[in-house]
Amino acid sequence: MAALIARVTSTSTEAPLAWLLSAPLGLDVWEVTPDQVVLQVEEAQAGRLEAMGYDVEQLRMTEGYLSTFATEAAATGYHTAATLEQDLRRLAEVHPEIADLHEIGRSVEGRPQWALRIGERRGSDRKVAFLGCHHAREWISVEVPFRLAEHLLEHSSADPVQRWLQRGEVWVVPMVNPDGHEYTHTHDRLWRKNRRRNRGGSFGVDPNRNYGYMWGTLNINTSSHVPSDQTYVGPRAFSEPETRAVRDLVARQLFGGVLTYHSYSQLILYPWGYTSRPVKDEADLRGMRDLAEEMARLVKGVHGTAYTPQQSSRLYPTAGDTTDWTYGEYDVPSITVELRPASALEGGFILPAEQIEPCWEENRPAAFEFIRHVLEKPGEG
Ligand code: 0X9
Ligand code: ZN
Repeated sequence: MAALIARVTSTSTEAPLAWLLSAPLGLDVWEVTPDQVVLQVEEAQAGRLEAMGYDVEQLRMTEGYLSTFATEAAATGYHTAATLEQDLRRLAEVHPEIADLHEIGRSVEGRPQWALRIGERRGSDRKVAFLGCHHAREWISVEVPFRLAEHLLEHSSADPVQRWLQRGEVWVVPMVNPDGHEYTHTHDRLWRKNRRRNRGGSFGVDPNRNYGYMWGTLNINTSSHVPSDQTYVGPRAFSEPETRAVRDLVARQLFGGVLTYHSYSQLILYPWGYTSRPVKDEADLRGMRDLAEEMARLVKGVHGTAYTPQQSSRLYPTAGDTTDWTYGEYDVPSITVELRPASALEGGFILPAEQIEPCWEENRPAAFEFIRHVLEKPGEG
């Protein structure tokens, strides 16, 4: 059965777009704006959506999309789990005074999950974390935090980096989901979840639905209790070794802020994701909203690329995502950045390799702002 990438719109009051997202239909949602949803569906499912009253426009057949974007050339410049490990080891070896590599856990299939700690003082009281690749197909989300680590180490003797590394620590985990990432190289470029074998025989839990704050409180397309769905929340909170590794790292290090990279859509998201209500604490809300807005301004200043700052749930609601948990449980600034590109026709989850560098360049000042915000926050220390 052939799959396609489709733009769904609606003029019918019988078939509102909001309903499409709030129903448990098992859809693979790629993009959401107020007047359209882009998703990947089987042809039969597309037909059913039309029968329900939706307008379904085929953007590409998935096969054609893959032959355009998932070329051999497009894979160059991106890491695999193995080359990432090599490169992280090299960074730690070249900078032994200020960097060390930690295995924070192992995936379902036993692959190590690596965290690079950067800073002059081990056990400082100011720490910030950058995470990447909860979702396997979002390769660019490995590259931005990896390049951040590399950049900090190469610029560690000039301010502002020197000041930050004297005072605190930056922890970088570029690949939370190595099994999924490997699977996108070997079997299916558009795989999203981890590689858990579920009851019933399907594979994969969505690591970005498996965290323990408000876990499982929604059962919709974008946060599903159906094991075969793209956004399967798992059998219980922290059922997956990949999320337990992050949970335990955060519990040990008590980061003052957590930023997690995803793709795509060019968004800067702040909690909540599980509800459309804003966070209650007004100072927290203002802090995260202002930070997201400032980060968007900084991104734009580099190559003119527009990233939209907004509350996570405005994209679509999810329960159990990373930043709801870090904010809900630890009350620290928590941001999800959805990287390039803006749309499926520009590559969607398969960002052309020549855009890795500009994507990193435009995100550097925003990442710096996040570090500055967390490590130089007035108050304690
Ligand atoms: O669905 C996700 O986990 C993130 N988008 S992605 O396309 N990278 O899969 C968004 C998570 C942000 N949280 C909410 N939208 N609630
Ligand atoms: Zn993602």
